[in-house]
Formats: sequence, structure tokens, C-alpha cells
Amino acid sequence: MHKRFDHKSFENKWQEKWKQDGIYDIGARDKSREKEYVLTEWPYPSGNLHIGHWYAFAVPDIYVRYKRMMGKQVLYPMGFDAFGLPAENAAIKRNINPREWTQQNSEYMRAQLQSMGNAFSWDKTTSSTDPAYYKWTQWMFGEFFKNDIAYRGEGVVNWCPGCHTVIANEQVLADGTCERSGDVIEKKRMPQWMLRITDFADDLLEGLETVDWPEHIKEAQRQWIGRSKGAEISFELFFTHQPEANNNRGPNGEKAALKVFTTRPDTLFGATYMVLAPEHPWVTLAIDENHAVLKNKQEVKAYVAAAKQKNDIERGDNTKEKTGVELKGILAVNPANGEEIPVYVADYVLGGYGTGAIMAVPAHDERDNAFARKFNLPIRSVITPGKILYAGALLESKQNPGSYIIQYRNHEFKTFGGQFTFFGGKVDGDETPEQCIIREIEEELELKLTPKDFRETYTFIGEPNTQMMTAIVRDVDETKLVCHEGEIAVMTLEEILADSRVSKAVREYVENHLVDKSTVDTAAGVLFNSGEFDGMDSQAAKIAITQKVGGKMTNTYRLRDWSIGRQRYWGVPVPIVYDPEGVAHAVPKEHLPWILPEDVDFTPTGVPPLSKSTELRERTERIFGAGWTPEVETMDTFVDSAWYYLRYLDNQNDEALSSMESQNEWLPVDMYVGGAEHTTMHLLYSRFWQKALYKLGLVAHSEPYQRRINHGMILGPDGNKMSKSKGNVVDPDEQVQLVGADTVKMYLAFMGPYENSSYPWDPGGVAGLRRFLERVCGLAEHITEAEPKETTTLLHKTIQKVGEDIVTFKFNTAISAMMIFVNQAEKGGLSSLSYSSFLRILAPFAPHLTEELWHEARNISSIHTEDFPAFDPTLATDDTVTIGVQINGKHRGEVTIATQATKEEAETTALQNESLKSRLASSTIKKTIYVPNRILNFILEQEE
Ligand code: ANZ
Repeated sequence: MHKRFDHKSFENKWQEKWKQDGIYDIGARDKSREKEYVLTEWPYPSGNLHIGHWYAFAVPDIYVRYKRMMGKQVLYPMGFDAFGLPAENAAIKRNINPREWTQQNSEYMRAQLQSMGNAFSWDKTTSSTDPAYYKWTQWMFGEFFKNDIAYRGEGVVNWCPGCHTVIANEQVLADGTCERSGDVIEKKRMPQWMLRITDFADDLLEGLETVDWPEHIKEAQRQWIGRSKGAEISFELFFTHQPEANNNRGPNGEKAALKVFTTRPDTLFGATYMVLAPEHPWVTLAIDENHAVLKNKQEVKAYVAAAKQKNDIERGDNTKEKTGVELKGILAVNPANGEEIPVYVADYVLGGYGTGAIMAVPAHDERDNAFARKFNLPIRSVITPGKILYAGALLESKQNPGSYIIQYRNHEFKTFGGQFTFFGGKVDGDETPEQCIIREIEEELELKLTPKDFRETYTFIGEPNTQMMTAIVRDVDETKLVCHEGEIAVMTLEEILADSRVSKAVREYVENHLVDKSTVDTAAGVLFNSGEFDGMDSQAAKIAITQKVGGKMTNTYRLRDWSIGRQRYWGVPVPIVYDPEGVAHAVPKEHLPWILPEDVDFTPTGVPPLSKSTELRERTERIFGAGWTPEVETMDTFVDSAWYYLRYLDNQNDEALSSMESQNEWLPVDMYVGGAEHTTMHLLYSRFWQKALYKLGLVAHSEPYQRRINHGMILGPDGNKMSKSKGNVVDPDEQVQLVGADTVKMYLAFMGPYENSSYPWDPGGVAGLRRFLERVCGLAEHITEAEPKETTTLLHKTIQKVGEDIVTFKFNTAISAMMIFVNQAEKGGLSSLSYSSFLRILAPFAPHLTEELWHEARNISSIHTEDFPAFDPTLATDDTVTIGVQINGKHRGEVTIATQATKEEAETTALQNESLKSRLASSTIKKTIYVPNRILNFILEQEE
């Protein structure tokens, strides 16, 4: 029975000692060592450490300690992100100031954090609510304001009725509810403090190419930024209902025009109508009392009001039936072909994207296609995968609506003999497909058509494997047709599909476009039906057409400017004051920090609480003069966390947010570990913040985080997210009492690969880790002078593997390797030198126990100031290896050979193997293939 593992007897003792000796304080930058900046996301001081905090901070501590032992100076700071609604709500409940609640919690949580025994650089700590911190948050905001990166804008904002404040787009969940309160978000038009993150969209995309992040995180950021390359094109409008409005339409007498954003200017000739978002200013104007351009104003007004009730997600849902209303009295002119086209208002076009207006190309866009079918608008194909060789038409009968007129040819043409086909034919060299149809139909049926008669055109591959175009022509008087070739048949869609004599081309066309109706060709290709651009490919045509119609190529982004003003109390006051004329001014540096007033009733009413502060009002007048008023909004807490990594570097600096010197010493962050929920919000915001500071010359780097790892979540023992209501919360403090901090930390590290995965808490697993550490406790009893070779080689292999696994965050396999080593050491014994090496590789994982055993082994200084042991590569590699032996490529056995063995030696060994020998006995070996250390393959004369 070995020594008892009594964690209570030493964990606190060592924590106190480390603190006293300040072994983890970072102090000044020590240039004799390389730096490593390891950052974990600073917590909100909720007052209770949960297991997620342990996973987020204690597991990366393994990496931190390893890097320290590898000789680096490692900055591993910790602080508090302490502004925000939970503190405010808790304070309301307790009728105290949130400052008190926050302070108590931070202190309590700091003590809890200490129980992890992490190598935190506490001398660099900071808190977002500390005036010495938010002084700089405010100063940077002021610099942004002066440089037009922060501005007072007006926009449609997300109002959360539960939180009584505006929230950012990123804080609205996919179902349109608030991520915090779960309330359904309302859209409101309001003045807003905004940051121009969209100006940095390209920088934010390009910067991703320079950082070492997992591809999925980069991709999520790209998606969020959502850059679309396209063009802005203007369509002239004119008013049929109120022609006088056509004369002097703009302030300078210019013609009224609608600007659209399109990613497909190559399809301009296929634009058969336009759509405005219900929020579009033109729509607002048209339904205004003073305007009379619309014939159906009331109808439009009602539609706009109804659209306001839907959120963007419902509106963008393409499975829902499209709705809309024509703006009767307004027409637009397609700038490519001069055609007059109708204008609609429809909620599938969103007010906040592009220009809020589109040109609709129903042949090549699915949403437009669905809309055009419903409102019976022309659908005109202008892009084809290849040259169109045949063109035809499907004629809908006037006498029998829903039935189509096709022709039956029994003998005339070999290809179509015995089939029902379109009317149409081969496109001659000098005509367009549309001209071809017009010519053919006149020849075959004596029916005169114009392109306007084509309600829908599509291209497709017909028989025999040729590119075809087909048009639908409605309302054809079948009694007037004179058929010159074959016979005419009038069939319903069902009859066409049921008749085996219908040609494949007709059948497919009918299936894809008249029955199924969802086949829309959205691919790029070659232009046709597009005048002088016929034959050009989409790519070239995008530029050429945009140029010809006086448009410009531009990008549009999904990303919106960041709205940061909040109508709540517990946040950084926006450091702006208004002069008597209402003009905004940044509070000058000498008056920062612009202290959050305390004489405020902050019960939420929808009115910003700071507007109720007499002290703030008086302060403003005292400093700036009579009639001056303070801004009363506070900042989104994402602002606080957008720059905390900069403050850690130089947390005492009263002259700057952090000195350039300290930035040059420590930045960028080498390793940033955090939660997957911050993939788009925090990471994007803080990258933007850094880039904005960089643009103003206030920081030395343009990207803050070189490497990023997202960790998963620890679930309750039942596999569900831990929550009080489910009663599945594992309390880390209890666990630490029970099994010790080292066990908890190692168990979390052992659950599986750290990156991205979530694991349920398993009490049995905890017990397993505890047993492992108990065995480590007794390992000294196996020390022997004559260490067997197996122990020595295994130790060196373990050292190598543990080091490699730590840097790739595969702590679980590192721990398995150490377990295997302990088995061997118990079985065969180990030297005192190996024992000391083993303690050192275990030290990052079990800092308390290893420190205790290290001192028991008569060492005087801390194990955490030791180096990580080096491994001997010649010992770390195996002497022997087991390889597969194949006969004619089939696996037939295994042999163990020396790793250095030559092909001949491998062969000889295999031939001595009894079972292989008998298999090979009756045949002649033609040749042998040897893949060193992996496979030996005998090729025999004949099949065995
Ligand atoms: C004509 C066209 C033809 C379009 C075609 C697409 C295909 P992404 O890629 O998401 O940027 N659009 C533009 N503004 C819109 C708005 N406010 N609400 C809804 N739709 C809008 O999409 C850009 C395309 O979405 C634009 O290109 C426009 O339709 C539409 F064969 O213009 B396109």
C-alpha cells in the first residue's frame, strides 16, 4: 500500500507559496527569453465559478506551463469583463449599486480562480469597470469620433423589449429573438452611436489570410462579413399617373432613377421587372400624403404596414409564397434595351442590404422566378451553357387554357419520327434563337409572333444532346393555325407526360418548368438575347454591360456598422457632450475618465437611466458651460472586451492605453483560446478595434491574435447543457474539495481533444484520473538503481509525445502516454533520474502534486521553475517494429524486425516464420517489395 494522496494537505499550501514568491508574476519583459502571450477570454464576474471556467482556463494552463518550462516568458493574464446587464439586474433586485455587486463577485471569483493553481500573471490583471480602464475605452472612442470612425447615425435597430435597450445584429438569434432575454426583437428606426466596421470589411477579410486560425473560424468570419462582388446600376423611372412629375424630378432637374445592387449585371437583358423593399425611401415617399404618383396608394400603404410585422428571416425564406404589390403609376426603363418594365414593392427584398432595390431576373434567380410566376411576369433567359442550336415554342391554347399545342411528325424527319415535338427548328447562323422561333412558327403555322409574346424562355439540353431554347407563348388561337408539317395535337400537361410518343426534350421541359417550376438556371455561362453582348461569357459581360449602362462595379457586404449605444446603466458612458446648438463634442482627455454617475434610478423604463442623473447634468454644465448637455447612452460591453488584450500589457499606464514599447514586446497574442460563441462577434469586433487603432497609428500591429482555438463545452452527466433547472450542474468547488484541483484539471484535459468538442461530465472518469494520481503518489517506491531498458526508452518516447501533444492541444493523448509510462515504471522500476524527469513532464498537468513530490525528493526550488526534460531521439525511437507481410498483396501475417533492417534481413526473418513458410513452400517467389518499417510483399509465380 503506497503513500496516501491527500490533496488537501498541500494544494492550498503550494498556491500560497507560489503567490508569496510571485513565481508567475510577469514583471518586465525579459529579453533573454522568447515571449509567448497566451490569452483566454476574461470572464464575467457572475460570482460563481462553473465548470466551463475550469475548462476554459485550467486546461490551457497546461500549455502555458509547458511553454514556461521550455524557456519562454509566458504572459497569461486574467481579468474581469464586469459591465453588463446581469450585474444591473442583480443590483435592481437587491437595491444596491451594481458596482458593489460586481466588486464582491470579482473578489470572490478571484479566490475561486486561485483554487485552480494556474500560472496566471496576476500582476497584469485589469477590469473593464475600473475607471483607470474605461478612461481608455472612452479615450479611444473619442479618437474614433474625431476621425469619423464613430458617428451618430440613424438606422433601423433591434430593440429588445425585455432588455429595454438596442442590441447589435450579432446579438439577435436566427429565430429573431434576443440572445440574452429570448424576447422577440422589434425593428425601430432610431438615432444610434455607430462604429464604421464596414469600412474595414476588406481589411478584416484580408487579415484572415495572415493568421494561423482553424479554417472553419475564418470561414465563419468571411460568411459574416459576406462580401458580394457586383455592380450598381441605375434604372430611370417615369410616372404615368402623374406625368407632370416627369418634368422636373430631381433637385437639379435630373431624371428620377432607382439604383440597384446586382451580383449579375451580365443578366441585365433578362431584367423584366424591378422590386423595392418596403423600407425603400422611394416607397415611403410614394405613400406619403403629399404625393400622388401612385394609382393604388392605399393598397401599397397596407402592404408596407403588413411587411413591418415580419422579420428578415421570414422575409428571406424562399419556401414561403412570395407577396408584393405593383406600384401602379410608376414604370422603369431597362437601361440595356430601353424596355419599359413594371416596379413592385415586395418584402423578399430587404431594406438593409445593397441599395434596397433590385432588378429582377426571373430566368436566373430563384426568388425572382417564384415571384414572376405568381404575378405572371415575363421570364426571359439570357444565359446559356453553350451555343443554342435549336429553338422552339410551346403554344398555350386560347380555347383550352392549360393545354398546349404541339406537333406530331410520323415520318418526315428521321430524328423526330413518330414523336410529339415543339414547333421550331435549327437556329440559322445569322439569327438569334428568338428570331429563329418567329421565323419557324410563321413558316410552319402562318402565325406571326413578336418577342413580347414569349412569356417564359429557358434553355436546356435536348435531343440529340444539343443546347436548345424554348419559349412559352400564351393565348394562341388554335383555330387560326395552318399547319404545314405534321399534325397538330392539343394536350394537357398530364397528357403530354403520359404519352410515350412525346419527345424527351418536350417532356423534360414540361417537367422542369411547367410542373415542378423550381428549376432555375443560376449558373454563369454565355450570353444570348443580349444584343451586342451575345456570345460573351458572363465574367467579361459583367464588366462590359456595367460600363455600357454607366453603372459601377462595387462590393456589398452583409456586415452592418456596429451599433454600440445602449439605453441601460451599467456600462461605459459614451464620452460625448452636446453644445447648446446640439452639436456633439468628444469629452477631452483631461476630463477622462468620464465617470459613470451614481445618483441614478436605473430601473429599466426604456429611457436611458443616465438622463435622470443631476450630477451628470451639473458636471457637464460646470465643465463646458451653460446649456451643454451630456450624452446619456452607455456602450455595448463588446466594446470593453474589444481591446482588453492591449491593457493587460501595461495595466498601470496612466499616459496611454498601453505603451508602444509593451505592444512591441508582447503582441500579437500567440495563442487565444475561447468559446465557439465568439467566432463572429467578439473576434470580429476586436479585430476591427485593432485595425481602427492601427489606422490611427495608436497600435503597432494590425491583427491582434496569431493563433486561435475554440474549445467545446462540458455538459452535465446526462449529456445536456448544464443548467440549474435541469439539476445537472457540476460544482467545481465541490469537486476540488473532493478529489483535488489536479484531478479536476486532468480529468477535463483527458475527456478528449480540446478543440471544438463537447463532453458530458462522467464521475467514473474523475475517479479514474484520481486513481492515476494516487499511483503517481506511490511511484517513488519503484525507484531502482538498475532501470530496465524498456523504462528508459519509454520515458524518452513519453517526453517526446507529451511535448508534441501539448502544443497541438491534444492533452488527452499526452495523459494516456503518461499512464502507459506509469504502468511500465511500476512493473519494471525506474531510476531516480527518470523519476525526476517524469515529475517534470507531469508538472503542467498536476502542478500541486508534482510540486509536493518534487520537494519530497529533496529539491529545494519549485518544480515550476525547472526546464521541461529533453528527450534523446535515439532512445525515443523504437529498436524494433512489427510489419505486415503480404503474399500477392493479401495480408498473410506479421513479423517483428529491427527498425534498421535491410530488405534482405526483413525477407529472411519472414521466411523463418512458420505459418508464412508453409504458405510459401510450394511456390517460387518472383519478386519481393519492401516498404521500410511497414510492409513486405511477396509476389509469387502463380496464384497460391
Ligand atoms: C439580378 C440578379 C440576377 C441577381 C441573377 C441574382 C441572380 P448576394 O449574393 O447575397 O449579395 N439583391 C440585391 N439587394 C437585395 C436586397 N436588398 N434584398 C434581397 N435581394 C437583394 O445577393 C445579391 C443579389 O441578391 C443581387 O443580384 C440581387 O439579385 C439580390 F441571375 O440582381 B441579383
